[in-house]
Amino acid sequence: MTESLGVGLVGYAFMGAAHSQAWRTAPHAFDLPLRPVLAALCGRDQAAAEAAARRYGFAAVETDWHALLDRDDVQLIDVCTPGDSHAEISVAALEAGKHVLCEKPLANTVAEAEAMAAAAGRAQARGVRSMVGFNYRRVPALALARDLIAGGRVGEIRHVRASYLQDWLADPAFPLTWRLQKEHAGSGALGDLGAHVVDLAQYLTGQLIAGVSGVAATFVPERPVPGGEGRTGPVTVDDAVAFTARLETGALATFEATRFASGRKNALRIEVNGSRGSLAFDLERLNELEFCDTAGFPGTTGFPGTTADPLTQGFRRILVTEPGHPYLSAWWPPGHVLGWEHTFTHEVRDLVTAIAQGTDPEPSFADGLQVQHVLDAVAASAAQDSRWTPV
Ligand code: SOE
Repeated sequence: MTESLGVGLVGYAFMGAAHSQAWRTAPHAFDLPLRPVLAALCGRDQAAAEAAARRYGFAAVETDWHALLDRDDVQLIDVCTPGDSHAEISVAALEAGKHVLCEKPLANTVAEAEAMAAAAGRAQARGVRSMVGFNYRRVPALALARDLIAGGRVGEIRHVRASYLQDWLADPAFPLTWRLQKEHAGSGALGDLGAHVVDLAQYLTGQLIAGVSGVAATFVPERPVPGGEGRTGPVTVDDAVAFTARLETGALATFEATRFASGRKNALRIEVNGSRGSLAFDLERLNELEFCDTAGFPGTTGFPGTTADPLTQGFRRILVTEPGHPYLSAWWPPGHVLGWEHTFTHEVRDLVTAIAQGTDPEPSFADGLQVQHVLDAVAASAAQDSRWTPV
């Protein structure tokens, strides 16, 4: 019988729910080398944690995360808490010999992320693995885009254009939750949404961001305190950021992250333009990848030996549901589309496979630290009139 991997989940809100579903689904969709077992869920409010454990299918409940580290039936800690506890829980878990999956952004500060990456390095020497949850790497269309870029299909990268737009803060009556407080979230749209597109830009191109220039804004500086009977409190993070960047080989990139884009619910878009073609992705059309292959276009340096009709050349839509596409062999017949939650299932599949094989899963805590350096540089630049800031 397949050996089990006991999961201890900390935090049971939105991300806790998404991760729990992935832990439950992954062994049914994929032939995993280890069998995830939902061993224990941890939350400070006993009644709420018990209700979540029942709904998500966890066998036990703890109200103090330290107790998870003492449990013999837990081999992996899944950190789904706000950013201010990522470092403490992850470092302690790694030191206790537990594998760690930590939600993004890795931490609230570079110093915390450095401590986490160092702990991950020490743990790795003992066969203990860690991964940061940049789940969008596991959208099949984006994994395909990465393969196409790595295979030279767009040639030399010239531009990356990325945006992540939401609108849930457009209403000034929206309450002052933890995501709007620097001491809990580290930053606002920058860390919550910008982190995703920074990671994607670097993952897709295989290049790091070398420097940035940014602007940030907090449009609604005071919001109602939840349960505060009309009292308001200060918003201490950014509502929106925009920044330009240069990749290490000289390509130009632009980024935008906001929670004030009225009508945009969860609009993540990324486009890469290269010397031989372009790729474009839109999360609202998650199963599709647009590809403009300039092979044979008159006057281009596209792949030789092909000819393109100038009247019909252009972007074409690839429906990324073929069994040969990343992750798709486990799912439905072609055209039977996947959704957002599958990204977490794929994340679990890759993490469990790496643990079983004794390899290092990606993205690593070192990758998470590198993204944190970029976020830090954007914040520093925005605080200094957009001064160019090397990463
Ligand atoms: C909230 O803005 C949020 O849930 C992010 O925290 C997630 O990382 C993103 O995937 C969806 O939006």
